[in-house]
Amino acid sequence: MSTRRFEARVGGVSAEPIELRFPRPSVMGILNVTPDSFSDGGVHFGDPDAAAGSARRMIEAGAAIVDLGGESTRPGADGVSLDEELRRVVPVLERLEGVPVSIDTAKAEVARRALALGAEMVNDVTALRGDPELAGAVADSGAYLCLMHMKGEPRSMQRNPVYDDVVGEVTAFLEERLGAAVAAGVPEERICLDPGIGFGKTVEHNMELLRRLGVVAELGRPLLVGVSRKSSLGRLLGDPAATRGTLAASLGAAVSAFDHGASILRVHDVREHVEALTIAAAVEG
Ligand code: HH2
Repeated sequence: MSTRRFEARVGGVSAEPIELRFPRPSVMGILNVTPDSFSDGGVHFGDPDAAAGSARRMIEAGAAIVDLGGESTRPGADGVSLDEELRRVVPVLERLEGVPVSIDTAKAEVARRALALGAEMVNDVTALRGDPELAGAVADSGAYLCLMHMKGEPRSMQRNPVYDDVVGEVTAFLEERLGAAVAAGVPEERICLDPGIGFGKTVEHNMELLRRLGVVAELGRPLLVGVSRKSSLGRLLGDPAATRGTLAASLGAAVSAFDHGASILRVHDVREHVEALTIAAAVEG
């Protein structure tokens, strides 16, 4: 997991297939500029200089890319307006020239502005179901795209989610959304898939998805996994009311996700994850 290959990049979109641009394992650092994200909410809200500084430190610590989000998707969260989301992310993007950025948004206009300001990936937790114009915006720009599974919507998704076969349903969903993205003009080689840990899933659903990640990987696309600090980790450590997990639990989950086939790990604590995953990759050989 060398950081050297990123030093020569000056933002914008690489021509490489996603698995070459983000070899397994790659770390995606989380940068939320929201007042209410479940873990880092408020830390960078309203302070674009501080947010940009954090992003640069994440890259120095070995992140391949920073995922910038202006809308919380935590359970129970309300959406934000287009204007508000732009007010949050544009000043940060303007300060991130030369930094590899993914924009965590479901809105085409936010994606367009971010891509024009140098972002190279669009991370859409709605998997192109939120805004009918987003697929076209991604296709026109040549950006990378992450399609994530979510059952329901953030406001209600954790109210008793039920599946007959969580792995089968998530895999079928991602296959269908991959087909829709390709049909809309996004080349398959630019797309990664994400089982959406914590998005309309119980602790048991999340663990089964991680355990059987290989089934999702059979779709043939690199997998992005975001389990960092998620509440399932705290619950597994014995607190049924936990809203977040610890760093140690996050590292254990990330290494296990990598062992089960994940390529890109979306994390809050970049340096620690880079170190843990460097060792996990060395063991894998
Ligand atoms: N998780 C969150 C947000 N975006 N994107 C992908 N692709 N995968 C994830 O697992 C994922 C995601 C939720 O975490 P966080 O950004 O820390 O919190 P919030 O949504 O409250 O801002």
